[in-house]
Amino acid sequence: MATPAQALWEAAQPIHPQPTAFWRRYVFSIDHKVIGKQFLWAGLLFMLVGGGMAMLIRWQWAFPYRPVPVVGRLLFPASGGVIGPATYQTLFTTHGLIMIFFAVTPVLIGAFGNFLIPLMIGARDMAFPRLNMYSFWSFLLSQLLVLASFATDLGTAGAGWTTYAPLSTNVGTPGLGQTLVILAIFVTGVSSTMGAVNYVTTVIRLRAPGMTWMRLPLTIWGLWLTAVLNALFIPVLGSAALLLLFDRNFGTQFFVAGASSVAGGGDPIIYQHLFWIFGHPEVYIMILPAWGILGDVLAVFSRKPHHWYRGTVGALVAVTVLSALVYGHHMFLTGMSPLLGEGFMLFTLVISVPSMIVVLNWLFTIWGGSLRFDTPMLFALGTMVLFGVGGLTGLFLGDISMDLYLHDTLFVVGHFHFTMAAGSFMGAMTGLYFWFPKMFGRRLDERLGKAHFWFSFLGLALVFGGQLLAGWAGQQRRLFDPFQYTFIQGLRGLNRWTSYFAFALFAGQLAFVVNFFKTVFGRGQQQAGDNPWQATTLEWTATRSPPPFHNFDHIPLVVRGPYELSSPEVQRLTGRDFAGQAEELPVRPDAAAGGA
Ligand code: HEM
Ligand SMILES: [Cu+2]
Repeated sequence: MATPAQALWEAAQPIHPQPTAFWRRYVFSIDHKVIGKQFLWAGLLFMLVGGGMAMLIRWQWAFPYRPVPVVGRLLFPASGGVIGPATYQTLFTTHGLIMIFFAVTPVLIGAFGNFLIPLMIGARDMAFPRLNMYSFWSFLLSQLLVLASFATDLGTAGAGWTTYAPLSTNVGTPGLGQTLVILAIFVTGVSSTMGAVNYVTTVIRLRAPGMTWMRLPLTIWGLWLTAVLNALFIPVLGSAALLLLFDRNFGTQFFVAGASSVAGGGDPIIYQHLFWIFGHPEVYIMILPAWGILGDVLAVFSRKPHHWYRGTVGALVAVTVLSALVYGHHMFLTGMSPLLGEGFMLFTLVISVPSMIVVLNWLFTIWGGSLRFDTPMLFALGTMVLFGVGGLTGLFLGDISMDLYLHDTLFVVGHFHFTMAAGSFMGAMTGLYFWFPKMFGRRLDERLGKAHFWFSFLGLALVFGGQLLAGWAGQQRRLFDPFQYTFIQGLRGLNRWTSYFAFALFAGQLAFVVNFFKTVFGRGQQQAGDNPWQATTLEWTATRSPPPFHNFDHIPLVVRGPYELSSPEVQRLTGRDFAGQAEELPVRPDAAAGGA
């Protein structure tokens, strides 16, 4: 029976009938679950594209000047399948941009944020469903702009994912392709900002009765803090992109200086400031949701409450705040004043304190638990290990004197791939294996899932471990033919082996693709059931798999935190080792007797 609080909530969020027209239901849908899946499809597709580009880069480093097998002649007909220097520029540029903005972000934030926020806080939909739809469609537009850039005369963008001026102005990279990609960054920024406003508002306004801030699952904390960062910092990137577009198309010179400028010109360093004021928070934007997901998944599969939940929440908040104060560590070599540099260095090292709290709490959570090694748990553990390496190597780079040597080497590339490619990508996979039954009503195959895990975990470790080593030995990043330099020639073997591992890593993703399609479209697939992992949060315990259009038949009344696992009391009353966040426990038979 509904309590007064629930009745109030239900009046505020009435059940709307599900639209019947196909295009309203699946295409221009305002249902957060459909939009979440749309982001998922769009993101996974581009992940494949971005991953394919990484393979081409690795091919070039293993076998420079040799035609790319199978697809070479198709992709680069003019050069007989060989990757040329200009093409190479566009490969690493679009690989980085696609992976960050058009693949991992839509999956980790677009798909999980949309799908999970209303379900985990007990709401019927987002606060602004229509804005949510616009967010997806503007995102799709940005993806199309990227695709269009490949069809331009001078080819797509080639100024690196950071799009540094003056390289990214007409002086460095003329042509429509680069312009379209900068426009795509702007449009995707618009999409993210709309999403962020929606996420922030939804969590503040639509939490079910009883869902206090300290009862929010960590996944929601991660997504919410990410949305806060997005709302604050994406506009900074947007303004940088806009000024850059003016420079390219309307003759302004915000970022052009020196010989190619008139009347004094502008300042390319300003671009770097604008980019990294956004760019550093961006790395936390991409990791906070993954941290949140890990916090929840590790608890469920250890059958233990998350260790020191408040500590983790505090640490996540601290990281969010500090992430705005460290961006200068990307610019130590721009000649900033040593005092400023030391300030940035200090904050950078300080951020490892809350990060360590997060990691230690994961360790304490699994410590002494009854671990279940299903695929989501394997991915969670793998993410933890790989992200750990990423975090530790970041300490080297945060130190000014070390960074002078390591800057722009493959050590940096190894470091950020351990955090982003390993941390965010594997974190996203953790979430996907975990929530897949909720999204599609079916469970992914465990055997294929485990194969996918081992290929990904070992592959990522070996590929990016190889990059760390090459970088430590001095190999610079972004080199078309690294072996032109005598001091790098000794690293030929290392580079080739790293490429072999990368090919294996890529091939291993096939296990996922097969699993995904087989499970979603295959016939005779088993239904997963409402709560296959015996989890506690609302999406598992207060509704069905997949949830109905209106999410909850009744808005749940939340009575406890998200980690009621292995409590002896619950065990005694229900015979289970967990209780849902809105579950009413049976009254104890002896309590009714009023005994002493
Ligand atoms: C499939 C696994 C991946 C492999 C084998 C791979 C490999 C590479 C390689 C070889 C480079 C060129 C480094 C350089 O020359 O500077 C690179 C650059 C980059 N990658 Fe990846 N990558 C992978 C996945 C990812 C993911 C998932 C992300 C993001 C979430 C990502 C983000 C980037 C970025 C931002 C750059 C820098 C591009 C630039 O220099 O402008 N990569 N990657
Ligand atoms: Cu940074």
